[in-house]
Amino acid sequence: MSAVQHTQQVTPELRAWILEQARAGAQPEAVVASMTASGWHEEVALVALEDVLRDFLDERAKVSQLPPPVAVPDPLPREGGLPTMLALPDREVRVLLAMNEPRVVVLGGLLSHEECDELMALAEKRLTRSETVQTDTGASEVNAARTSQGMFFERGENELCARIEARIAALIGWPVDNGEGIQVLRYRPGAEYKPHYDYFDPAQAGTPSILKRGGQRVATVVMYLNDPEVGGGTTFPDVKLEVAPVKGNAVFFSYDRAHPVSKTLHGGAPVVAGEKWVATKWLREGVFR
Ligand code: PD2
Ligand code: ZN
Repeated sequence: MSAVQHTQQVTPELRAWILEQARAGAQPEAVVASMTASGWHEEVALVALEDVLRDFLDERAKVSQLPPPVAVPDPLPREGGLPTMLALPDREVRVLLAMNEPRVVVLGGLLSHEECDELMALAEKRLTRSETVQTDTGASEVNAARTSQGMFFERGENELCARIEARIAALIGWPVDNGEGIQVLRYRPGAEYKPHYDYFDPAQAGTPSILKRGGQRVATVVMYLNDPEVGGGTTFPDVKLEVAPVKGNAVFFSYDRAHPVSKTLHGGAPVVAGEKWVATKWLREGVFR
């Protein structure tokens, strides 16, 4: 208690100490007595105690209203320092950035340039104006917030998709069967993907029907297939992060709750010059059929 006696401010240390006393079953009078003994005025100590306990209970009530957290995949080991390189069965991938809230990992060289070129060539013939799932109906519709063109491969549709899917499964420790088929998007200058969440909104009427196929989405891997000249970064507005689209690189992010507290709001910034091509892999909680 010595660190707080002159400031009369609820420091994080004091807050932690008060909560520890409350958890241990200390009476409020005893807590206030300790605080006055270390220099707090009694009334100020009482108000501080009330504030800390009220904030704690408000926070706990908020958390109890959230969807429960689920297990999510991750590319990095839980313990030890941040590795610079991840050795996958068929390729070495560089670690360029790791963030915890939201969980975002930027990877270098997930795909070779040849794989990027081949994926764009395979996708090009089948591109149509992008659709996103409308969770009010469960049906796919053109969405004005996304002005790119897109297509979906079936999972394992060709050798290249199967190779990339197996690589991602090894990278993040998540079964190939829990992945949706790879989606390819092409953005022309001016095109963008307005900020959105990739999980399905639990409040929407169409969501239960979507969730029958493998449950919620829990993670996304956006792979950059070319180098746009200017613009086209993947943005995370809640944490003011923008990932530069670099050919062969990828951004992984996960969301253990289908809720904005995940902080995984993200978008594709407008392409200013050149084209932008990405391949997106969405991972579900369970088997996606
Ligand atoms: O192309 C992107 O950067 C991007 C941004 C946000 C892709 C997606 N979302 C997506 O495919 O979900
Ligand atoms: Zn997205």
